[in-house]
Amino acid sequence: MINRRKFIQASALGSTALLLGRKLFALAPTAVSKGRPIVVSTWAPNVKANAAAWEILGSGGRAFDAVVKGVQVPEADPKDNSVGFGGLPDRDGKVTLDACVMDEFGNCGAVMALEHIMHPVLVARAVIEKTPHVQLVGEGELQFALSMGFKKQNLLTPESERAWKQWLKTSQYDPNETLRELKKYMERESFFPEAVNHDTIGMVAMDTRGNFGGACSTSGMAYKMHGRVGDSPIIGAGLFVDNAVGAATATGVGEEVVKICGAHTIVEMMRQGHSPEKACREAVGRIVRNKKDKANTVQVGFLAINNRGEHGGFAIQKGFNYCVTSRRGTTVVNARSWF
Ligand code: SD4
Repeated sequence: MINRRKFIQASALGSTALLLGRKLFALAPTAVSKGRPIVVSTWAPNVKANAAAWEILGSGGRAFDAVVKGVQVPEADPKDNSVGFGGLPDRDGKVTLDACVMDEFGNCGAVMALEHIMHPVLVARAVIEKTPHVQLVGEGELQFALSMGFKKQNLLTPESERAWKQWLKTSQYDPNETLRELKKYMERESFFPEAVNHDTIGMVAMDTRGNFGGACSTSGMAYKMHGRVGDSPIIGAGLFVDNAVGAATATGVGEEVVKICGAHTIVEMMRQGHSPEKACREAVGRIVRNKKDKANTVQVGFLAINNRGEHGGFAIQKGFNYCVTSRRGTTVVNARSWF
């Protein structure tokens, strides 16, 4: 059995210490001075994504370019079964991907339930750069991706197919229960043990000029209905950037995030003077109020940075963590939670 805390410590300490030679783990949000670059991403295993983003950010590059590069790391990783290639399929066995991006000018692009393309984040970026629109779906988005030169690929790995076939035996869909069962199955089968605690990547950054960028990418809730779209490609729900204020992103049960326009809510609260952590907590509070006595049956984690370079996260339940990279190195922060 993999102990969650041990896993996080081992993987985060191992990979980041190697990458950046710095000590890890902070318990409380900290500030990085204004104008100094910072990138944060959901979930400890994304230290690798942060490292890729930092290659751009640390050498004075644009926050938007950095997050687009960072998010491609889990998208291409077959061992990450919540994002891109190797993502767990919907209940019909199809891998459908959601992603969006937003830049310092307020430009945004999104693709929803995209099939066969390994890097939905790049297609979302192309929506900004090559179309007059902000969102594409269905047959049209795939045609657009192919016309942009993206290759059609089979994204269902043998491991994800095996897990799906196992799930088909019961075919019970309940976001939290499904996840718990899946984790048990993966541990039992030694199914990419390092990926067990990996989830949607939401990444937001501020560059040396104080400009922000954000990207979010996911294969969505495992075994969802075919055609289901979560919060991750919805601008204002899974991701929002306002260059005057900061940026926020989300992970967890997307239906709950959409209902409160999660990321936009957080950015507006930061505009009113709340710290990133307090703003994330307020957003979590809205979901908790919506869910009443069922609040502790779902998990949502929010993550934000502001224009002072401060970062903070908050979740409904324990267990949400995020990676922070700045000139100080990389830290994995265990976010506080409502319960
Ligand atoms: C969704 N928010 O599709 C995504 C799933 C997720 O960690 O974040 N899982 O609802």
